[in-house]
Amino acid sequence: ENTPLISSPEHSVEGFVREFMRELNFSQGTVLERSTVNDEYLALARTVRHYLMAQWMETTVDHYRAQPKAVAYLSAEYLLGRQLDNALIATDLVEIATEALASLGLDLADLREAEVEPGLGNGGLGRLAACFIDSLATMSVPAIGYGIRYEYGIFRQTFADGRQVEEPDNWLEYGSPWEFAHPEHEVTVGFGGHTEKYTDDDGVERSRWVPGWRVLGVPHNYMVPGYRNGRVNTLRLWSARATHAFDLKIFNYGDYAEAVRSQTFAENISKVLYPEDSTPQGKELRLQQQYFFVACSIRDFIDQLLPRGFDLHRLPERIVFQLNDTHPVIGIPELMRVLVDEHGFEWDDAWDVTRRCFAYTCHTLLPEALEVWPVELMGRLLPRHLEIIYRINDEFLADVRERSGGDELLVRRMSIIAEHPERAVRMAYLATVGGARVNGVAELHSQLLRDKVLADFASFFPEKFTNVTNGVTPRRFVKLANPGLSGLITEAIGDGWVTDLDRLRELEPLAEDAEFRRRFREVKAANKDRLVDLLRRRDGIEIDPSTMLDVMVKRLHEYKRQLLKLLHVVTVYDRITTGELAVAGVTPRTVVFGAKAAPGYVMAKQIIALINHVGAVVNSHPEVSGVLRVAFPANYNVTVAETLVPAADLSEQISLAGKEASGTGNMKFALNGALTIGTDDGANVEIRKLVGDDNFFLFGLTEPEASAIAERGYRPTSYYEENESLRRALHLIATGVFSHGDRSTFEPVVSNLLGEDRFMVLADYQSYLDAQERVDAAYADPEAWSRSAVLNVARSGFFSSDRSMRDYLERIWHAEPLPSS
Ligand code: 26M
Repeated sequence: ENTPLISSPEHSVEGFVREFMRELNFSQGTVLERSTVNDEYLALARTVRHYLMAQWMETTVDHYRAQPKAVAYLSAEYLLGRQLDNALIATDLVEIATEALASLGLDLADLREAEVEPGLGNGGLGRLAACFIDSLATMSVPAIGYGIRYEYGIFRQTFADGRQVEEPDNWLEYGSPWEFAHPEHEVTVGFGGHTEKYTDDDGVERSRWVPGWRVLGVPHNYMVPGYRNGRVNTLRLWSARATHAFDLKIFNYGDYAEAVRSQTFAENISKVLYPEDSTPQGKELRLQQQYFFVACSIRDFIDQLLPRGFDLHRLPERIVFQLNDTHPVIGIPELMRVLVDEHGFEWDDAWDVTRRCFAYTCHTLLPEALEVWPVELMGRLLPRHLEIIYRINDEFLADVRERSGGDELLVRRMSIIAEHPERAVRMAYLATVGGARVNGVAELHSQLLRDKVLADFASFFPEKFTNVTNGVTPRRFVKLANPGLSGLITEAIGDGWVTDLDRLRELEPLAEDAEFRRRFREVKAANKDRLVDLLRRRDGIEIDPSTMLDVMVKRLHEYKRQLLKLLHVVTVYDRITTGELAVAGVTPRTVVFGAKAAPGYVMAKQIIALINHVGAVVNSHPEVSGVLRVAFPANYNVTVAETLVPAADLSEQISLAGKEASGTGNMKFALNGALTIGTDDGANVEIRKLVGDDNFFLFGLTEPEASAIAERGYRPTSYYEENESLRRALHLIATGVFSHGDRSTFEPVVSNLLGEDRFMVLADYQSYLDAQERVDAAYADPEAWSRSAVLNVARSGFFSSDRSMRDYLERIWHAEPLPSS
């Protein structure tokens, strides 16, 4: 029978005003005459939320009724970005809201600015998860996102004397109108303690876990609105709370301080997002976070989302858990434990079910980024899971031994337990053995996974390995971020592209249409003006919108090679100041950097300081600053990206080939009509193939070339010795030109480049400079440039995360959309 649902507020200006005022008066407890911008923002957010509410409940009920196969995306990070705008476009309420607010003397743009973005992720991996859940909702796929409700998201970056300073991101401080806490659905998770052997009623020897302490998980639900399809999926983030046992202890007055301390201890688990990306440090709290959210999520799915009495032998018909990197891989032994210890399954049956319920996405190729957990730590925190992992490994290695005719070297290489430098669980191996599929995130990356990182496993389980190239959501990164371009596209080909991005192909002929190109340039210019405003207001940075906007935004990592971009800047500075280049002959550029460094990554932080110091010198030089300026706004985040990406002319994607798994910023820029200067790496390879060589500035070593050089021994000095311009650039840095004459400040950066240069910056330097000359030449012809830019847009439809989701559905999940009943 039908659950009665309250109906949505009326889809009209009057309906919106009424709802908004009700929220302002009855929820915020204030009146227009006295309300702050934050009051008004919160009332607006709740108003918009109400339009989605009925659809949300309907979607939930439909899923429960139809009992389809669902996707559970398990991710330690969701880099959501602001919610208001996305909800407004999903509900088609932008115009109504604008008018309604205007009738009350309020400006939508001002209220928008009051929203603090939930930055519950580090970078690409977290943003990918956010794009994927957007696409799943838009495609009406029954899906749920599971993760952690960090009280503090990614740190706020500021600069002091050009150096990065981290400040806590207290994003919940002014209220969080998009979440629904459900303390009544709390889940208990165990930690520590020991295991004991016992004989069950059938005389079977079993093991059980007696945890030493427990933590509660409180679910916080977020709406994930599909784009105008009447569907709203759920993102469920877990917050850690002390158990009631801890609470009770508080009343034991004698032990009051200790009781409060234990409470804090439990609640620490969801306190803060680790700002590390790609260098796992084996921190105990991090393993606690991982197990905490995965155990809560599996319990939630089995107890809340499956009907009572469901036969768990059929679990793979109802769910697939997608593991976003190795962070949630502890879910594999956890499901084994639940099935065997709590539901009395035979080991083999449980293993059969488990292996069919998980699939693993790998996001890296850097060996140091592969997560391992010391056996000592795993045994102390999760003793039963360690036992289970040992048994999985024993049985797996017995298989390897048998199929390889006792190749003990192979057995040791493939063991889930590493022996050196200490005994540790290799989470990527556990995921590969315990899941049905393993995928990389771009063609090249998936190929390298098969050929290098997981080669033994790819031979052993060839059928498990596949590729799904990443994508980005066109709703946020085109429609919302670039209304000008969106309008132009819609005028030309209708609005179907928003949910069917391949239709951008229909723009191709317009690349030859001078009037269309003129309007395209007009949009780009207007987007640059928006960026000028933002940087002025937010950072006090002045940029000149008539210059080429050359943008490199991404986490700071040596492999991404921000230093290569900087060496280009220094070289142009050098050539102008020595008179080798006349300013009249230089294409004016504004080089924009945006990057956060992991707080413990010393070299990355030095590179940030160097960028800022070079920027200061370049920007204050009387001649140079006329044609070259560096802007490094602090605290690059999703909100900044939404203004920066649409304004860019040139997108810098310059990692050493074979190191960037995919990149997703590269896709955002191409879709917004920037041209890429890039290496043959990650998804750049696919971008170039689609947009065409003429519309992409390729440079640098290929992956096989770089590996071959590494193989025979890379010598950065050989490039240094042969290249005068490179020598001069490094000389400027080394002699303190950018550090007030102090030679020691950036000495470590220079000596690293001349000593190890692990990511071959020097090897690619000349090729990069040459490519930048081709960029300058191309930019000098605005008609040809905008023709290329339009072609980039027209040919990048493949990079919609909707397409990624279709690929996952077909190749990995074997699930389907469930249109509303
Ligand atoms: C691990 C342990 C402890 C703390 C943090 C981590 C950790 C967090 C994030 C490790 C890696 C993390 O992210 C890696 C990442 O973002 N990888 C990027 O994934 C993108 C989406 O697939 C790709 O486009 C990028 O190429 C890849 O670098």
